[in-house]
Amino acid sequence: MILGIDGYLGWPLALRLSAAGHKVSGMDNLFTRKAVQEVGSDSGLPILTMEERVRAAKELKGFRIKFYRGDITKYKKLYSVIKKEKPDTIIDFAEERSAPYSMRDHMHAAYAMQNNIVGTINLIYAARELNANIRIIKMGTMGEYGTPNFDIPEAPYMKALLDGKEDIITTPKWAGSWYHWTKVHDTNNLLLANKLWGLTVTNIMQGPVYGTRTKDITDQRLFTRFDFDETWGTVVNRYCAEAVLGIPLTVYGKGGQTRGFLSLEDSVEALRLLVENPAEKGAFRTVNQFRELFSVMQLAEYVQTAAKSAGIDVGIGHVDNPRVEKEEHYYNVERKVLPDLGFDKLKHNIREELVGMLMDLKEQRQRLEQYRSAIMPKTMWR
Ligand code: USQ
Repeated sequence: MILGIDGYLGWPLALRLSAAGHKVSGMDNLFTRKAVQEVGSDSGLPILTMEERVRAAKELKGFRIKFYRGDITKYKKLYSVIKKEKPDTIIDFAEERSAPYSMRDHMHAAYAMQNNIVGTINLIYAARELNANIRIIKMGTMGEYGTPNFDIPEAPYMKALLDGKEDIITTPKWAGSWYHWTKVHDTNNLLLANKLWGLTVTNIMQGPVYGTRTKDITDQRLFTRFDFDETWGTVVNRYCAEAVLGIPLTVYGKGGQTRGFLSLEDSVEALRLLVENPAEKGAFRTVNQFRELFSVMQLAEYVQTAAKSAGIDVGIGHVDNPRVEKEEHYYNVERKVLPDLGFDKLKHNIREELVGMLMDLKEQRQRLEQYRSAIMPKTMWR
């Protein structure tokens, strides 16, 4: 069961798991569709309604994906859907997933806190009451850690020595937005549920994702959403849309901000591996999920080069950083779980991926043009 099945990752994962022979159901309150319009934008790729998509997946691929419209912060609804579907695994993406959105003002910060934290606690209780053996796979974020000067471990706990005394503490977190903090609070709540009741949890710390498609998206009717505005778009997706619109790529500040990036195809494949190779019963498994580390400046250069081969000349612009974050820093992350499952052997080529994205977006130029004014950053974090 995929909570947040209508989202950028949720829908392609439903296709991937169906293609792998799993029985897939999902729930979504369709919040992202409305919230993107709220900031004067829309998906850069045209997407069907959930009902139409489910029909298209059946016609084109023979998949039977079940969709429930509902909000996981409404406990009774979540409880009744899990009770009916009896999933063995629940993947939870059903959260407000934009840092800039949570930084707009008090109302948006409070929404992110309430929606994300209440949703997770509802999932914890529903799983405990209905079937404590359900495997929970929760989408967290690499941003929970911030950008520390130590190597980021792939573990929920670590040894600490304080004033000569040693103990186990939770891995230190230092998030940089209200959104990223909601994920830290979720992690803490899942850790307690695991400790108290032995719930089986895979907590994914994922970096920013980029891409317009996966290998299952073979027809326009199966498109997933693609956001590129200042609030909902992630950096590489924004650069590619900007290139198509002839806007110099918006590197924030010095551009030394380094993150762990992965493509949409990598993300759904990693998730499939985690679903099919579950955590041991009663375990709490932390997964640092990304493919490669890049600075946002390096990525701008990659996109610029890929754009050239797609017949587009675009410059690199420097924008005053609207965020409060380190623009030059140490960043090293442990990554063992996915490589042990064979992830690093999967075919991957960022250059090809970027050229493919630019080609897809070139076809949507007129659509992107309508939302040009939503691109430059206006939400200041100070
Ligand atoms: N950035 C630019 N130019 C832009 C947009 C962003 O230089 O036009 C920079 C930001 O300043 C930041 C970095 O790119 O340093 C990443 O920003 P982002 O908007 O791509 O990603 P972020 O806000 O961190 O959030 C995204 C997803 C979120 C996920 C997170 C993973 O929206 O759901 O949790 O990536 S991570 O970044 O590892 O925390």
